[in-house]
Amino acid sequence: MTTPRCLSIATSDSGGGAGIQADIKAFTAARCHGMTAIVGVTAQNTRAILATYVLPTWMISAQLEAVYDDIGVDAAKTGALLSAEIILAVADFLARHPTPLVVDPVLRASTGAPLLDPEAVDVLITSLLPLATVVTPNLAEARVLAGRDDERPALAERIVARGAHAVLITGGEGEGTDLLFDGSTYVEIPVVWVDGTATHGTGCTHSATLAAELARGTSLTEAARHAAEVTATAIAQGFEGIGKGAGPVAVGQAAGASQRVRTR
Ligand code: PXL
Repeated sequence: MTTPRCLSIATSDSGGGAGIQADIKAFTAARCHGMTAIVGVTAQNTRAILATYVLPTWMISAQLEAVYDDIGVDAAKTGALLSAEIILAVADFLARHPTPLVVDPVLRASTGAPLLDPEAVDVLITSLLPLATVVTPNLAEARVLAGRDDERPALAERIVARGAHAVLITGGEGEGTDLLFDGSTYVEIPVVWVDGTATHGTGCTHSATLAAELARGTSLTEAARHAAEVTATAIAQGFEGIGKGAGPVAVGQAAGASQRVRTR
């Protein structure tokens, strides 16, 4: 089989831990060719986002055109999309270029800084969710997408009712599983709980690995299992000594850093 081609539509993290940089590393670790349509740039380290620059939509569309025109895309993922205007431009393009799509509905950085205008959430729901093969909210994001606070199965049903083909609610407040719902069946995806502090880039690594597996034709359930395993290992091997905040996860590295994995 030829090398799967994966595209990240997301924002740059200068600290190299999350965003575009995490996605490229995860695509590479998954033995895919990684490509990017960068929607914005953050001046960021392990402690904070210090500045954000939003690219004009013509430049985002130009990157998408360039990649699809010559190379082709077996699967794409979206990360931090920053604004309603960007979501509309990306959704307009993807509607015309149907692609297996993982939507990671990034609302905030782990440090708390917003990565999407609050008023853009409705646009994300109405224009991007219907194009998603799967959307990967954490519990907090699932509550926002569902527009209510509820148990995970009810949140998942609401998000699918709002247009996503499937939803994978990750982790969250002591849950030992990710919950996958495709509109008819619930699957609990086992998650090994890792007691590590190098967690910067966790969600990006998860959604990019999921996209990489979909690109090579893996079923959604198997892709979700694999993404959970790869992400746990990336935290276990994470670079705890890098930066003064939460260190970056280390995806696809030789075993090295901390190895404090425990199962619950
Ligand atoms: O993990 C979500 C995320 C996505 N994209 C960028 C980020 C972060 C978290 O910090 O910085 C650019």
